[in-house]
Amino acid sequence: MKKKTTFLRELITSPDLTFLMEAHHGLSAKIVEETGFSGIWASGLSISAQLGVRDNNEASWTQVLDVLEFMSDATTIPILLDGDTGYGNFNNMRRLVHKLEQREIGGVCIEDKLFPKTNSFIDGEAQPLASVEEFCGKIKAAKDSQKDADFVVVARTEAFIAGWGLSEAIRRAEAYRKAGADAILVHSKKSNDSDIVAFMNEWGNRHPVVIVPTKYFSVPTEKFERMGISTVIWANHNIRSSIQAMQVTCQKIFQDRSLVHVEDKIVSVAEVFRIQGAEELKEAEKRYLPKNVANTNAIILAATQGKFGELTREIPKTMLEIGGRSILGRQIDTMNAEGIRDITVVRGFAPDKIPFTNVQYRLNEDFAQTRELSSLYLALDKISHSTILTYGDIIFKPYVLHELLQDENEITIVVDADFTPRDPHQDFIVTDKTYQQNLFTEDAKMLKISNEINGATGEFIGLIKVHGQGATLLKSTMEELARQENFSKMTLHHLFQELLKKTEIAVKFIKGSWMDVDTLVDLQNAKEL
Ligand code: SPV
Ligand code: MG
Repeated sequence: MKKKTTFLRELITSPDLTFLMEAHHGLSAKIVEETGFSGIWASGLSISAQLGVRDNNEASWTQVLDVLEFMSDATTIPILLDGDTGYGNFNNMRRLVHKLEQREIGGVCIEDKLFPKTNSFIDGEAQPLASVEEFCGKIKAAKDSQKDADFVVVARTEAFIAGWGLSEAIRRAEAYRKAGADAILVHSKKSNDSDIVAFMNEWGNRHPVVIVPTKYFSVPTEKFERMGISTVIWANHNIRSSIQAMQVTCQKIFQDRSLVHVEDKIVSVAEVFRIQGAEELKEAEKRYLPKNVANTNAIILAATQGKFGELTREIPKTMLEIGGRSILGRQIDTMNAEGIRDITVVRGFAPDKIPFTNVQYRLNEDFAQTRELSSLYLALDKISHSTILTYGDIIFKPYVLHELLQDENEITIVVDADFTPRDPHQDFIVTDKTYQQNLFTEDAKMLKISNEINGATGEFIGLIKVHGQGATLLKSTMEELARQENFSKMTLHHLFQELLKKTEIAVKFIKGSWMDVDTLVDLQNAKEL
């Protein structure tokens, strides 16, 4: 890609009239670029104004540099910095050039005033000019210190502003040209272009000329073109328009104590995200984050009390401790370790006994009268592009979740091929293929779920992943089921049966490596896991 310095040099030296548009921070710089401008004027007036200070070198030069760094990072077009007087003498100028080159700034414009400067439109005639010799030394120092031959140094004369006439302006411009400046900026505060016309008549096409028609704004741009001007700077129109927009919005919100009358007058939050490049980050996440973990969240159904007598008199069974950690705590830790940060727990019995602060909660107040689908329904809005669903009373080895996250099917359930009939609550699964050897690598499909062991090829462990279309389908199916009268009695069996009418459900086999905790014996055995 072309260097920004080279790009700016071509703009300034090209025979065509070119334009630099003012920007004063990363956001405005981006807007300038996406509008189509070829270059940016990093205005001293605007940068100091957005920092809330005066254009009198009140912001230090390194503070200006910090702003510039954001502007440069945010854009690919070149920036010409309004470098005021170079923030000191020739020596400060050398260091400035060095720092600008490090930040890929295309060039700097310096003016022949004294540090600390004042804006040209405030008491211009009272402002002393630098001596020609001193200023030429500064230009030479800048040119000698640049490492990149294309870095641009523009010399700006304030001769007209300070009340000197044409001959002083020409004398200075010529001296600056000879000192090595790449272009001359002639500034004028007249409301007509007579200073500029006079200058151009005398100057001819000796060297590129840059102008700032803030005060003589009504002069047609074609006239500048005919005069042979190289570059026009629109110097402060973004800061001025943003000030007006902010004043109007602030006043309206203040008066109305409401947002209703401004909402349709300002850009959407989505537009802010677009300018910030949110889309690019999404794409990058697809490329660089571990597959399928990016944007995966989890919902844990943990509303039931459980039937463990004394043990679950006050706490729900998801909070029973196994090896010093609660069942739910283990699940959350396992998920966090896999990069899942967005976890929603549906509580029901004794919600205040579930104390985790790094998860979100939903409450199934009717937990005693309802089954799993009612709890899941309360978290339906949390089903996203990729979501893990689990029962809150199972524990599993971390690799089980890890493998499930790598799976690319739209709906996948984890099934234990090494099952033994234990109690009537087991979720038996019939699959199209039986488990052979390779655990997760076999692509079996679920045919049926039931409490009957006949024909079963495995047991559903209570761990599901939905992804993409699968997530959408699960949501719409849940909505359909929720309209049915007996919804409160429905379990995941109903959901699976409905889903199987519409799509395939993939099965990932494991052997052991998990437990559901239904009895005290289970609790005892779970410690071994
Ligand atoms: C600036 O934009 O800061 C300038 C141009 O230096 S002017 O304000 O016209 O002096
Ligand atoms: Mg300025």
